[in-house]
Amino acid sequence: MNRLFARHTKRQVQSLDGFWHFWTDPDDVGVDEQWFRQLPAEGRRVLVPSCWNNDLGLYDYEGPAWYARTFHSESERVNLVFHGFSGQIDIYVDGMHAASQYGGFTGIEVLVENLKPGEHHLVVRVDNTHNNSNTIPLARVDWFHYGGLFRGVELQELRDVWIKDATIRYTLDHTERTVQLDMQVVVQSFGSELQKDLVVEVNGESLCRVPLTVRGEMTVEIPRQTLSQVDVWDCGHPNLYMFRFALAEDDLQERLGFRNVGVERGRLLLNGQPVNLKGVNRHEDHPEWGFAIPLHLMKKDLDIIKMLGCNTVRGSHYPNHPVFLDLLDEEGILFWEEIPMWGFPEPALADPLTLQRGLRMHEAMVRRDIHHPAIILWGLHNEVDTRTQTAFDLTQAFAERIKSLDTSRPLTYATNRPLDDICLSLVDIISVNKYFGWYEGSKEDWAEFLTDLKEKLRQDGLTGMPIIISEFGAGAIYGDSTFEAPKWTEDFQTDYLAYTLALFADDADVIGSYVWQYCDIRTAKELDLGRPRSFNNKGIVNEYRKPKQAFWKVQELYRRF
Ligand code: ADA
Repeated sequence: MNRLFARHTKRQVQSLDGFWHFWTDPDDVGVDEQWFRQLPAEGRRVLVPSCWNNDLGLYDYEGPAWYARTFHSESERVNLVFHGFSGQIDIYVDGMHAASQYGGFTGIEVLVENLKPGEHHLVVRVDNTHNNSNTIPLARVDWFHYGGLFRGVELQELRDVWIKDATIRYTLDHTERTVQLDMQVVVQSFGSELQKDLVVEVNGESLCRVPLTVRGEMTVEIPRQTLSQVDVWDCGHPNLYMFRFALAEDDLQERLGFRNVGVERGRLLLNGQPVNLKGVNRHEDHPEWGFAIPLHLMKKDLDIIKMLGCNTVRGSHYPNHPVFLDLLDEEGILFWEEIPMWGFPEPALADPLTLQRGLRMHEAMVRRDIHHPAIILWGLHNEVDTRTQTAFDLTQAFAERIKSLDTSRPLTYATNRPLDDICLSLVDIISVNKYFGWYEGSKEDWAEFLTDLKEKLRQDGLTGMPIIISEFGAGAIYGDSTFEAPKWTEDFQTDYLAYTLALFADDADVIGSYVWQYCDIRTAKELDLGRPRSFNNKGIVNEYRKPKQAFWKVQELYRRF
């Protein structure tokens, strides 16, 4: 399942999930040997969506791999949608290269034309090879580079006209409960000129009708519309509206909620009211599924997170499954979304491909997810070397690209060098990752650090900027408890989180915190931090979602604050 509502009611959509044929290509010979025309005899069956590292014998495999299956289409043109894959993708239809892209957390759509009605051959090469120069993420990160087609695949049969995209931007007066809508729809006609009305409906009722003459691809600006008596989306009131755009034989549905997010006088405001963020960082990871978390587990994760007393999740460190975002919209839980740009040192920041890939990823993230009311923050990157002019230029370029698409959400990034950071003025909220008492110093150093940070903000002319503690935590091996409470025990983690959460709650400039992290996760082979089990063990539930002691302490505090 790729969304929690039907995106199309007229368009013929087939799921291509299920068994595909699969080959690893460790020597990377497939392209030269033209496997897209003729695949080797040996192979195996894998399930899509899934990560190949969760199949027997492939636990550690990173590199190129090939997938193949057939599909049937009555239409001469189809839109193929791959909702999530790792690294580089190349798609071949009937032996011809159809598309390629680097970066798969927001998926890819491929228009294929001139098909003969009937059976076709689909071959996909996915390559999750990472380096430490310009892949996003780099090879050295603190999660595992699961490979594969890890989200669903769809085939959409297109007729003579195609609604490619619809964007709804709005201005909400949340006290008057009125909304002004500015909508843009991208349509494409494949045949000769088409004269039809574009019809827009909201919750099943007609909103407007725009007569169109469609030739080729065009962007339609719909005259501004107003809605009154709207039910505003809020944490306790996740009111959602379904928009339907229909043109001739095609339609597209988008769901959104109306709410205002902003930063004023050092606070994050949701519909004019200050919000205190009580959150966790969550990776999409499970020993059995890798990134390909099934719907049941997404829901259970969210149930656990709500039980913890959270009102927000940070999608560390990449765009999450659209269904998880739909669930957040429905539950009224806030979300911080970011691209997988983690720990870039100066040389990697300066690589021209880094900027190019980062910009594309930001644009794809905003375009895919702009309608989710749950998303309240765009995160530009995580722990890159923000002491440098290169980082400043890159951060500025990212911020500008996002603002060119969406001005309705504040921007932030997570810095681990806040006192030397030269990029803080580029964002609306300062977010800090620090591990005093774990990697450096003692937990008591937090207080002095916060004083120093405010002084640094004052010197930079940024006094009063809201501060989020975006990461803090301690590793604990599930089940390990002693009287002495040394590092790696549940007792140590519990004390650590109790101390830090109380300190942050007492600080008027800190508007919230995201515990590192929700669950234990597998880490990358290249990470050289000596992690027990090769896992990041800072979860407050383990990788099977069993609660550690700290879970109950965080629950007590989050429920109290
Ligand atoms: C960093 C990073 C996280 C994780 C964490 C840790 O702040 O952003 O992804 O690696 O440290 O556990 O050390």
